[in-house]
Amino acid sequence: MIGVYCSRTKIGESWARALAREFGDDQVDLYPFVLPESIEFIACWKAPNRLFHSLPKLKVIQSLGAGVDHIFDGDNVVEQAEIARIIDPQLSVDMYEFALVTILADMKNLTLYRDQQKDKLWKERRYSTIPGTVISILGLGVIGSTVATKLSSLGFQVQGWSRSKKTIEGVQCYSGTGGLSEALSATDYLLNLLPLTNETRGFLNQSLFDKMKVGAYLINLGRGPHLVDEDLITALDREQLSGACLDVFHEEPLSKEHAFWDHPKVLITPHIASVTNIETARQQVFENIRRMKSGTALLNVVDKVKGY
Ligand code: NDP
Ligand code: OXD
Repeated sequence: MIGVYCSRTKIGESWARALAREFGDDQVDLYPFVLPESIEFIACWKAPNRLFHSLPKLKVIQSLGAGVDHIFDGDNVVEQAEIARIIDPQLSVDMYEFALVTILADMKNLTLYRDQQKDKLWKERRYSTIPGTVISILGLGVIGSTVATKLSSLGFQVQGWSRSKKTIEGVQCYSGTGGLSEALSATDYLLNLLPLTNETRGFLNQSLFDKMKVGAYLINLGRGPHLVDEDLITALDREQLSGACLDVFHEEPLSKEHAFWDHPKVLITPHIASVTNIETARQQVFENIRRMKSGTALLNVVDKVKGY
C-alpha cells in the first residue's frame, strides 16, 4: 500500500490521483490513513511529527520535494525505511530562472524604481552589468551546480562552495572555511542553496555577513532556519548588506508580525522559487515504488548520516 501525506492538501490529492492511475485505487491511501498497518511506501511533504513511527511496514519514505529536512526535523526518520528525494532537471532550471530574475531585478534597480514610482520620484541610480557581477552559490549539489553553470554561461563571474571540492567548468569552486572567506569577500550576490542540516542551521549569520563585500545582496532559497533573522536585519540596517530576497522562512507562512514584512530592503516570496512539478517528477516516484516491490536499489537515496 502507498500512503500519501502532503501539507498542501490539493497537491497531496493530485499525487494520490496520479499514483492511483498508475497502481490502482485500492493501492493508495491518502492521509488520514485507513490502513496504516499496510503502508510500505509513503510519498510525503511535511508530515506531522512521528507519523511514520505508526506505520509498522514502512520501507520507503519518498520526499515529494528536493529537500528532506521536513523528514529529519519532524522526527520522522524510522530505522527500517530508506529515504529518497526528488531530483528533477525541471526543478534546477526553475531555480536558475528565479535566481536570474532576482539578481537582474536588483542589478537594474527595479524594486527601487517601483518604490520611487509610488512617490512619483524621478531619480536615477547606477546599475551594474553581467560581466562585472560576482555571484557566489552556497551548495553545489544537483540544483546549485546547474544554477552555477547556467549563470556562468551568461557571463557572470560565478563562485561556488560545497562540503567536498568540485570541478565545474566556468565556476570557481571552493570548499572548507578558508575558501569560503575568500569567496565571500568578492561576492555581489550570495545565493544559498544548501540543504538544512545540523551543520548548516544558522549558517547565514552575522559572522558570515561580516566577511562579505560591503553592499552585497543575499538570496535565501535554501531553508528559513539557515538564516539568523535578527542578524540579517542588523546587517541591512548598518548597510553591510544592500538587500535580501527571502523565499524561505523559519515559519511558513511568515507570521504577519515578522519584521521582514515592513523592511524596505527585504523582498519576500512565498517559498515559490522552484516547485516540484508532478508531470516531470512522477516517473521517478513510480519507479521507486516498483523498485521497492522488486527489492532493487532506489533512485535518489538520501544519506541518513549526512541528513541530505
Ligand atoms: P543536494 O543535496 O544535491 O546538494 C547539497 C549541496 O550542499 C552539496 O553540494 C553539498 O556538498 C552542500 N553541503 C551540504 N552540507 C554542507 C556543509 N555543511 N558545508 C558545505 N556544503 C554543504 O541538494 P539540492 O541541490 O537538490 O537542493 C538544495 C536545497 O535547495 C534543498 O535541500 C532545499 O532546501 C532547497 N530547495 C529550495 C526550493 C525552493 O523553492 N526554495 C526548491 C528546491 C530545493 P557536497 O556536494 O560536498 O555533498
Ligand atoms: C523542495 C522545496 O525542497 O520545494 O523541493 O523547497
